[in-house]
Amino acid sequence: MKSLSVLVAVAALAAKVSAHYTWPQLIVGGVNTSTWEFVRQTNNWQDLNPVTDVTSTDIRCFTSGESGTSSTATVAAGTTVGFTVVGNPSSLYHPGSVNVYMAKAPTGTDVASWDGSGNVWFKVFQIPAVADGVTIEFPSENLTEVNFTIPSQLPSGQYLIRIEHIALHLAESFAGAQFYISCAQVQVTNGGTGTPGPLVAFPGAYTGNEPGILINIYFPIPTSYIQPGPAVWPAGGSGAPAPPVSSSTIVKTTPPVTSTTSTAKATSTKTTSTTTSSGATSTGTVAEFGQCGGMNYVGPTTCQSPFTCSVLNPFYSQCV
Ligand SMILES: *[C@@H]1O[C@H](CO)[C@@H](O)[C@H](O)[C@H]1NC(C)=O
Ligand SMILES: *[C@@H]1O[C@H](CO)[C@@H](O)[C@H](O)[C@H]1NC(C)=O
Ligand SMILES: *[C@@H]1O[C@H](CO)[C@@H](O)[C@H](O)[C@H]1NC(C)=O
Ligand SMILES: [Cu+2]
Repeated sequence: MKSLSVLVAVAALAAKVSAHYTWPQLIVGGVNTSTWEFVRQTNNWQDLNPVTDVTSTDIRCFTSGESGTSSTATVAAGTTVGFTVVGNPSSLYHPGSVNVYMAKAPTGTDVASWDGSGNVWFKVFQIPAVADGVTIEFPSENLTEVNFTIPSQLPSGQYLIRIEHIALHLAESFAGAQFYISCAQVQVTNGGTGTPGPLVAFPGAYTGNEPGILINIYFPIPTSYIQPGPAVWPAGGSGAPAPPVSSSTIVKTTPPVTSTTSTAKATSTKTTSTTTSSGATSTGTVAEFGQCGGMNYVGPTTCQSPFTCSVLNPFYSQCV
């Protein structure tokens, strides 16, 4: 029936639109600061849509259509800061990887009026996907915030911090990967004497053809994942707390815990993982936004009422 297929098409579209997000809040000193207080308001602050053109200046801070200024937060080198995810839902709902870059405003330039252009960005943190030859896992998936450490070796001064989530669910074609980006302004105090690098520019750091950006994560399942961008500085990534979820033990199971810390999440996943497992049975039902079909998918295909299973692409169907 025609009206039914229209409904299905609308549902699929709604699913794509709804599962988007932004990073509007900086977490400083353990405090969730206000929305767009220290983070430059991005073009997608209302529609939540991603950047897909890595050659556009929006790949830098996504502020071409906004004034792009905010207040500057003071943070000490060696301390932990973070970004909160706000969207629909308010989590890194899509499978993908995370990078955090920083860039120092030129001496004498107020970071609030600096655009971050040039070969100035170095990476301080990342959460790669993990492929072991059998499965590919996304330790950043469903996080509601991402924390990282400002390297203690970082010289004092004013910096932009750029966070990105590269969503890979549609990344099998060029420009299919979705970049969710924000930049915060910080004044780093108590700094060290390190020399950050390697330095890259945005746009420039990515061509869109990187194996970690142009990738079909569903079929055939990739046997490795190469994180886009340069190595984390300082070498060894002291800026990186342990990834929030163990990639080897997590079972794709329970509906996500909506909040709290990663430790709590990991624990609750473990304690409840007997109910369903990825090895799975086609029994059970899938919650809203969960996967319910697609090539190579073996889990449950029935959605919890009142949701229905809708095809997003040959590799991925979703309960909406
Ligand atoms: C991030 O840091 C905040 C503030 O210190 C903390 O409340 C939160 O649990 C941390 N989140 C994660 C995922 O580690
Ligand atoms: C920050 O606020 C968001 C809601 O805007 C909430 O989801 C998150 O848990 C809060 N994080 C912290 C560390 O308070
Ligand atoms: C993330 O949440 C979705 C939707 O509820 C769920 O299907 C998926 O299994 C979760 N992923 C992880 C790694 O917990
Ligand atoms: Cu989305």
